[in-house]
Amino acid sequence: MSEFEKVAVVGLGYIGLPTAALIASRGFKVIGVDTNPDIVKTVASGAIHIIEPDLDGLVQKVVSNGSLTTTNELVPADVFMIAVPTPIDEENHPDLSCVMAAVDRIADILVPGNLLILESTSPIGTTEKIAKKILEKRPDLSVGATNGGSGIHVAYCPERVLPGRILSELVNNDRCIGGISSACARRAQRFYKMFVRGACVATTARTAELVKLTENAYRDTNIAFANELSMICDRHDINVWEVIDLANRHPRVNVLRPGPGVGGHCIAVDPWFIIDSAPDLARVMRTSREVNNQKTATIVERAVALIDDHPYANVACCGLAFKANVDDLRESPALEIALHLAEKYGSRIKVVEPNIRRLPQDLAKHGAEMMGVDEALRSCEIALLLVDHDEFKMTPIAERRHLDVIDTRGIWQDMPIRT
Ligand code: SAJ
Repeated sequence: MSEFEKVAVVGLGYIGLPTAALIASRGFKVIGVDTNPDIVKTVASGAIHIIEPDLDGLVQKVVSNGSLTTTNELVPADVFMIAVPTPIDEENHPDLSCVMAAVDRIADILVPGNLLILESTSPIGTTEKIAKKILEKRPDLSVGATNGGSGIHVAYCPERVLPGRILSELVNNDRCIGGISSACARRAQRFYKMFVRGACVATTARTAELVKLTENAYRDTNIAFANELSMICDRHDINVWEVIDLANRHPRVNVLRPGPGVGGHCIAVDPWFIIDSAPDLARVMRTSREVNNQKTATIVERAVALIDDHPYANVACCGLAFKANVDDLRESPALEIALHLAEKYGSRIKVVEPNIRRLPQDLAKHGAEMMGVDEALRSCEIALLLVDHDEFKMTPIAERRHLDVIDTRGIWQDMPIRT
């Protein structure tokens, strides 16, 4: 009998659900736990509530063969994995209430030998806080010793998968596993090695926490460079896409792509966890956040100027999601831009978002309406290309020649290829 037979995954969101399904497909008995009854019901029926390539088939398979079940209530298990949201509050301070609520419930049912893993992105010191909270609530347990006795193990292993490629990256990416003690790290390593093909590298919990934050802050800063460059290019009337294309021919340069700002639940949020922990030192990271937010405001300004020049024009907002080919609207700059414009121009705003079925209430209440891409481009005179979904990449130039376009993603540039 394996020491990790039964695994409870707490939080069935963008990370928890694919993780639960993957582990279930590798022979573990998995219980998916979520406080949202609709999610529990949907997954229990073998369906999914998010868009992610190949996830529907996998969930269907593991639910129908009984290896993944779902519940609202925590049940005893060998391993508890926490994958709940860790947002920031209005003042950009980390909000750990979901993590701590999950720990509180798990603490009640822990037994010696259990392994508790935090996967949610968290500020430095969170895993130690969790261990402390458990010991306060359960003085009968100890944390971090080698196997046996009253010991449980606590570790931090941040997820680092890219939405759109989650199932493959869950298996193939290297993992960084931080233990409260080295015994904790080794135990968690043994668990991950059972389904991860990438290297599982052990370290301390605090280091692993900062590693995760570093990855996303690094990307945010690099995108900020591209966004800043795009605003500089606009001022000088130079095509930023051509500048980047040419600069990237240098062997050690790789400028990322500008866009309408940075969205999603990770890159637009996680740098704040570092900034919050050392506000006087994290100057580049704070400025990067500000530049990326500024880019969204700049696109709104440009769009308003263009629309005000065409008082009767309808406006196609192409894309609402935070990035290409996903349905996730969290922190989406495209959604923020569409909302500003809908508030100002009401029913003149036509929204195209191939990955969602219903227009968000906030947009609908201002009279904006949803359309297919062909209809929107036919009936509008202005188009804002906000997300580089495949559907928009495939739109032939003939169908957009009549439009005044703000292309924030550089996919409708039709630049001559210079070789
Ligand atoms: N973006 C740009 N230009 C680029 C790249 C991205 O504007 O050149 C924008 C996207 O449009 C989007 C945002 O940045 O609005 C973030 O998109 P992303 O594809 O860079 O990243 P996420 O948020 O989907 O996933 C990130 C990944 N982190 C890194 O690449 C360092 C992923 O590996 C993490 O697991 C994930 O955050 C997470 O959950 O933390």
